[in-house]
Amino acid sequence: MRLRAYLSCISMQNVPGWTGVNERTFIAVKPDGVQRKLVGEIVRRFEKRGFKLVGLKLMQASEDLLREHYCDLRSKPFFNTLMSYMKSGPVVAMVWQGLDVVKTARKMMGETNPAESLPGTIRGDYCVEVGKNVIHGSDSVESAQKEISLWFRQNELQRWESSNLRWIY
Ligand code: D4T
Repeated sequence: MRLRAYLSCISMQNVPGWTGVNERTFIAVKPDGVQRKLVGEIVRRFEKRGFKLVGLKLMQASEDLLREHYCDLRSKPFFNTLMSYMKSGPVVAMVWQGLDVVKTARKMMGETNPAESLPGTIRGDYCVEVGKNVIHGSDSVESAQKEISLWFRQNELQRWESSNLRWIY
């Protein structure tokens, strides 16, 4: 897994056009979001905002994948709880594309702690506890590239032209 992620990360850095309207982010509806039937609502918000869906799958995340994804948090006291929670059911992994999508997605999600999330944000509307905060989104363009290469194979990402592009940009 590590080698595959590393190799696709290197190859992706050479892909032109991962900026501007082609910026991409990794979004995951966590197991609580799937159980609580929030997938449709979350997809709707990203679509309505004007972003383009380029990858989506329902999957059970493996221990290896989650350890890699959360490697920066491995020394945190909540790490084991976080791992159990993320393994507790399927997640919906997605890649969304558009201008400033990384920053905008984080705004749409709200703060890590739902109590600090404003109403109108996903966490501000749909959850109350940091340990069950419904959604993940990459926190930088660099993290997005790493996470997308970790969760998706190149051939799972679709290149397609949105017919309403000129009404959004
Ligand atoms: P993710 O990565 O899930 O989008 O969350 P954030 O980017 O918003 O926040 P994070 O990486 O700091 O936390 C990852 C994940 O751990 C859970 N968590 C976090 C927790 O259970 N207890 C805590 O005290 C913190 C800070 C929630 C999100």
